[in-house]
Amino acid sequence: MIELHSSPTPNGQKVMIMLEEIGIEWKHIDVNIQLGEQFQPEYLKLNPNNKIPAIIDTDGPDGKSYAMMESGAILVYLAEKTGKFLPADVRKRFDTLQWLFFQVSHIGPMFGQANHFNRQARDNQYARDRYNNEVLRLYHVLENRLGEVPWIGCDEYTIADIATYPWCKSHAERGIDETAFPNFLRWSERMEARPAVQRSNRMAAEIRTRMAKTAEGRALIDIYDTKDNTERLTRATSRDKPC
Ligand SMILES: N[C@@H](CCC(=O)N[C@@H](CS)C(=O)NCC(=O)O)C(=O)O
Repeated sequence: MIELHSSPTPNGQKVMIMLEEIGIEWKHIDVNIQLGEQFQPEYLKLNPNNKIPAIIDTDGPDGKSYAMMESGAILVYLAEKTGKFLPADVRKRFDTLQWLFFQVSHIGPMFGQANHFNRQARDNQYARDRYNNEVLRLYHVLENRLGEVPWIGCDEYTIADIATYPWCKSHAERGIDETAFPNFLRWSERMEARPAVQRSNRMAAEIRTRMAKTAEGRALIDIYDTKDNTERLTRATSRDKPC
């Protein structure tokens, strides 16, 4: 059984899609990052970097429980565990890993920064231009790639597609001109036709509602306040001052 300790953000959703695709027994343990639950000492044992997602495989290597952080590494782990969505053929495998790393190191961080400045710092035009232009550039990279191969990693559906979809599905809200990205849009439609993707989108909405209910009346934290986060982390990890 896989325990997914997470929130339904794009990084959390990519693991949900993978779990639904491989058909393994799994459950979602809500970690509400707006309530600061990523700073709880128990969670920091799973991910010392205080970010979601993390997993526990109760039947890990050697039959012992195994905990992991970092969504890209989690996808590779689950692919290797089940022999699914990471081809054995060396070229296809490394093409897939290249595009997985591209998602983790470019799409995630740049889209994340664009979201941050668009929502939290609308008056910072320099930062908004920088990250929105970078997002547009990355959609072009995907568009070109999907003109060469049917799926992002290679000619098969892989963890590179699973990792990329939750970040890029908001293309309409981002004002991406649909006529300029026909290959990307065809890919996006094929992703959305997959039952596992549909199930995970439905689950994400349900988890969001459940988490909002649990958080009702409680103080939310500002996850973008780095100074405050440092203090919160110090409190959470301090032996004498339980948080
Ligand atoms: N590289 C990490 C990024 C994880 C990440 O940034 N998670 C965000 C949500 S999408 C988070 O937990 N933020 C909480 C915080 O910053 O306190 C991964 O891919 O797992």
